[in-house]
Order: sequence, then C-alpha cells, then structure tokens
Amino acid sequence: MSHQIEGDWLARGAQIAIVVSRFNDFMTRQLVDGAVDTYTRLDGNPDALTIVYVPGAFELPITALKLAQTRKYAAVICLGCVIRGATDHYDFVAGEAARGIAQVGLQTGVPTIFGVITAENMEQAIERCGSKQGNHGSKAMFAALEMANVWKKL
Ligand code: INI
Repeated sequence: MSHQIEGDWLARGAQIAIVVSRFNDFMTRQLVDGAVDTYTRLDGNPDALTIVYVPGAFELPITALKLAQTRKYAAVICLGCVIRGATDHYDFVAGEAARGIAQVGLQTGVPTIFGVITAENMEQAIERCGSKQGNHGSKAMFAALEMANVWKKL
C-alpha cells in the first residue's frame, strides 16, 4: 500500500503573506480580493493575512524573500500582472519575476506561490482576474493553503 500525503484546502490558523504589485492595479486589486475571499471562505480569519504592496512585478521576489526569511508565514503569495502589449520589456519583467519567485521558495524552503498573470493583452489579463478564466488570486490562495498544509506533514 502506497503512502500518500496531501494538503487540505483549510485556512484556519494559517499565517499567509501576500505581496502584490501596484502596476496594473486595475487587475491586481481583483487578484487580492480573490485571494482574501478564498481564504475567508475556507475558514480563515483575515487578521492572519499580511498584505504588502510593491511597485511592480519585478519587486515581488525580493519582497517575498524578506517575508519568507522572517519564518512567520506558512506560505508567501506573489500577485502581479504583466501584459506584453503594454511593454517592450515584458520578457525581462515576467521572466525575472518567475525566476526570482521560484528561487525564493528553493532558497528558504517556504512555499512561495507564483500568482502573476502573464498576458498577451488587456483582454486576456481581465479574463484571468475574475471573469472567463476565473480569478488567479483565488487560485494562488488555494495553492498556498495546499502547500502550507502538505508541508506540515512532510
Ligand atoms: N510591472 C508589472 O508588474 N507589470 C508590467 O506589465 C510592467 N511593465 O509593463 O513594464 C511592470 N513594470 C515595472 C517593473 O515591474 C518595476 O516595478 C520597475 O521596472 C522598477 O523596478
């Protein structure tokens, strides 16, 4: 019989940090709302959430690193929105955010969640922050809680 380990989607008692970029805040505000709403509906007390605002997606990794290093949080969620049409340095911003966020998790051992929308255009971005494609902030919270809970069992 195999030994299977999985994490529940339960928020009670979970201290979670959210870092969110102000750039494209028309979208990122929706992502924060989605994350907080999911946390609350999974029985979490919003007082246990710490939300930190940074200028853009490029600043997410360094801030997530500082939060993870405090060892206060079961998971750190990074929320942002990078739109290709809006910048010629899309690849750098999106690429560095993804690479940096992965590195924070590997360096600290604290689950660090990539909740950054990378979209071709504004329409695609809107679809991912609470319309056709759901809300990526909510999905990021599910991932954070699953990781926080499976972590306790490893
Ligand atoms: N930051 C984003 O979060 N999304 C973007 O689409 C974006 N664009 O288009 O450039 C963006 N740029 C700012 C960047 O993240 C930094 O805040 C800035 O370069 C200062 O370091």
